[in-house]
Amino acid sequence: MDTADLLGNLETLFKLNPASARLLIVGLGATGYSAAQFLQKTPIKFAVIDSRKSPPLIDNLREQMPDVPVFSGGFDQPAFDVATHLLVSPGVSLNETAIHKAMQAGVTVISDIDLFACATSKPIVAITGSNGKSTVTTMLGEMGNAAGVKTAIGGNLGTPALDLLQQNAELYVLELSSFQLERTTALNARAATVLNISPDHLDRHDGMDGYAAEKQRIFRGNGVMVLNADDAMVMAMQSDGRQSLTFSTQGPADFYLRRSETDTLMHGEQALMAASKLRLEGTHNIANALAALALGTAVGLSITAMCDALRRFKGLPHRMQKVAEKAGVNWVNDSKATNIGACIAALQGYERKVILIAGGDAKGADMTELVPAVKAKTKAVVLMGKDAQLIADALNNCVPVHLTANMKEAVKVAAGLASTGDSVLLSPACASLDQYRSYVDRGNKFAEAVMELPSC
Ligand code: UMA
Ligand code: ADP
Repeated sequence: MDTADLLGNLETLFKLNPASARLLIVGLGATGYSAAQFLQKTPIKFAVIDSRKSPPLIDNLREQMPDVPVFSGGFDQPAFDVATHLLVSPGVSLNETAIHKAMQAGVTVISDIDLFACATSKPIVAITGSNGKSTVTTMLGEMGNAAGVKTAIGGNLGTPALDLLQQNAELYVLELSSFQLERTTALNARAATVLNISPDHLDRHDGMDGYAAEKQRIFRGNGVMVLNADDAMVMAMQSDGRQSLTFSTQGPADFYLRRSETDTLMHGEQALMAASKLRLEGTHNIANALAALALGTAVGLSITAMCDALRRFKGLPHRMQKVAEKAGVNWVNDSKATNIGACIAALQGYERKVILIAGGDAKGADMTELVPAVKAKTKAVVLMGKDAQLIADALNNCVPVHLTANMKEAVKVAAGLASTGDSVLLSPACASLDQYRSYVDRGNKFAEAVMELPSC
């Protein structure tokens, strides 16, 4: 798509006239920087603001785009008064006073995803949900490329959407968070899914209904809706007159798991592949594979190529990743389990009871929801992090609970509780940022602590 089409789309959808608009990019992280690089190639005038004193990419911006005005160290600045449009990064809440005030004064809020949607006419698949987004996005990327369709993947997954445009792909697969969706209106994905809804980010959304409503925005437009038939909150999003495909691991659906001697992934009457051919553990990953098959079908990928890609897909690190076997004990890193739903899904995959290491920042979730799975699937729970005591209170000694100060101690305590044949699972049900740089850092620290344990 050329610049004239992009500008036409922006004018139609957002009344963004390049001659008079003043766009303010709010946030100078990966998203803000990608937006600045993108806008630099257009006639739109823009500036950048970040509440931090030294935002991560300020030096790059100053070096690469010396003419772009950049403000840092707070939002209480006149840059907001002259802006006609705000492009707000996902890490910045729309409830920030300066943003709220600007919105009340009629300033239009957009997202990098809006710019992306206005800049390409290629098909987009959009994926959200509380859990499984990165797995399904990556699976579908591999399916697309296996089917001979040049496919680019990104969004919340890591590479900002606008950076993907350089890849000149034929298909874009975007993982989208509730924060990205909350400020996006222009997306009209060829196919979109909400994989599941369980409590997450309730510290930034207006309860579960508010959180689900933000996720539902992924279905704007007229593309195919891919819906999880096992999730009532997702099924409630179905709308009349729209083409939809369902998936289920519990009963018949467009794509479903047929339980029999050989559990099989099905498309209606057609058997696609044995579930045992998937290299990923857990029923939740079968659901992910079915969702990816449904999305791929909606954009015309060949079933054979998709199944080939699924057979090869080894999963992503820090999601149910086996770290080591030490003294007959199996250590598993599921550091990406940053909410209750992911932790419950991990526990449900086990037949024998495990020792669970959990804790961190609970993000306002009600941790009593963990109790049934903890009771059914754990021998003991080892807690750490900011909300360790809160989780201990919620579990109310339904199994033995141990409070620890850090990962090293947690691993040590878990090793003391485990005997031959046991598994120790790090599946924190919490965000990591109270003690670590990221879930990756947390998972790496777990692996390091496990490697330091004696082998026998
Ligand atoms: N920040 C400020 N002041 C600012 C701007 C940002 O303090 O003015 C802080 C934010 O509160 C946040 C951090 O800086 O703690 C980063 O915010 P950002 O909006 O600049 O983030 P980006 O670097 O642009 O990265 C974002 C996504 N991050 C968030 O939504 C927090 C990345 O998802 C995503 O990969 C990237 O865009 C590209 O699309 C990460 C994430 O943690 C993986 N997402 C959350 C999740 O998956 O649970 C939602
Ligand atoms: P997201 O990008 O939504 O965070 P990931 O694919 O990175 O999803 O997985 C995050 C966590 O959720 C991991 O702990 C993983 O084991 C778990 N998980 C993956 N898919 C599902 C699912 N469909 N339902 C519940 N939990 C899941």
